[in-house]
Amino acid sequence: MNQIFKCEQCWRWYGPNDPVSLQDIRQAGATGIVTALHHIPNGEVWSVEEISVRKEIIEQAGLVWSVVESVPVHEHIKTRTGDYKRYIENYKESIRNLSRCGIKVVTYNFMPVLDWTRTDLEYRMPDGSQALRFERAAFVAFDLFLLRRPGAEAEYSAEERAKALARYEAMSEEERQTLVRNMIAGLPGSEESFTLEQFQTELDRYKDITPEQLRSNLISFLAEICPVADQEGVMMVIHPDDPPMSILGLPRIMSCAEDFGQLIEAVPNPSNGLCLCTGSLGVSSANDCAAMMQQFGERIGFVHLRSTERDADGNFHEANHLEGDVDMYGVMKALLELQQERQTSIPMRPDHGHRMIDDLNKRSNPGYSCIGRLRGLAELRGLEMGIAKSLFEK
Ligand code: DNO
Repeated sequence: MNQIFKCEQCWRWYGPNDPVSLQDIRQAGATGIVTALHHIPNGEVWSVEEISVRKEIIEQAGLVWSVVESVPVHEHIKTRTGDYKRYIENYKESIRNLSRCGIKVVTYNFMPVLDWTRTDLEYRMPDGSQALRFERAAFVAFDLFLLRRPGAEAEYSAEERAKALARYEAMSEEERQTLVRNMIAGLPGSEESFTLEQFQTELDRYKDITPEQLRSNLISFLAEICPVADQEGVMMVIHPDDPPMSILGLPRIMSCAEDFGQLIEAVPNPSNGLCLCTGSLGVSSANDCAAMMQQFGERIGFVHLRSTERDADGNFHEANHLEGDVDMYGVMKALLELQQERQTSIPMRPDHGHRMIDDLNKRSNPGYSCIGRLRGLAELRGLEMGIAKSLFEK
């Protein structure tokens, strides 16, 4: 019987301080680790020594460091100001050092200022578990009444402003502070955290940066990085915008298939790849994740599997992995077909998960508690096995 190529089952680990241990991860059945050297300041070189220390810890636990998520892109590179040239040189050096240590997939994003964004980290599901949620009225309330961003009113309709005001007035002081924290204190992996004042200063840096300019900055960055990555056999995989739309007046340029299509046209190097995150892309009804899997085939170097459920008011929450708006069956089928075509396994991780069962009483990184992801991985693994057996094991 021919070999059937299935996903490499991976798991995001935040390093030695992660409340979820490598032992836990083994018991969840994952074999690959997705991690980053979070203690190294943005923009500085990841040395072979630092990479090797982390790699050794992972290997001692019987696991493999498969993917980096992320080598963060410094704001100076995104805005092409200040020290960006030095930071690009440092980035190249980090890629070379990772390659020397045998780590060949590097995730990054090009979202200005903020990485992923949610308004509520403890949204109660009917079964008592907690999910991450983006609530449009709370988000607009943050922008208009807590951040008080100059010019923000003009970006919302009268109806949205009225809803936001009602939402703001109904919040207690504590709820307002929690909302501010959720928005700007940095979700895990985003590597940045701000006070409201610092945050506005960071937003101001983008005042004159149009989406076209940001796209051109990304292309200039990749035009320098990809030749090095090609040479090293490293795949650079860009993570899409989460949520896939412009927020707080910031340009966003990686929200749909067309965005990524343009990027590979501009920088055709084989190392210019995509991290197909179904949870981020799936928030927009215009994105068909299974079709993107087929369209970008060779370019897909890493996959995040997660679903969301949206409503007509622009709210969404993170659904169970096999529920919600993402057609996970279609995505998994396309992913399996792609792997047979390429005769290789592609690293995948269950992205996020509800906080549930014992984790409700434990400290955890929002979205990255153990049991919810374990449920997600188990469901995805079962889905994969079912599809693989019925399609390829004849
Ligand atoms: C959120 C993550 C993102 C992702 C970065 C990649 O859970 O998917 O923080 O790691 O955008 O650079």
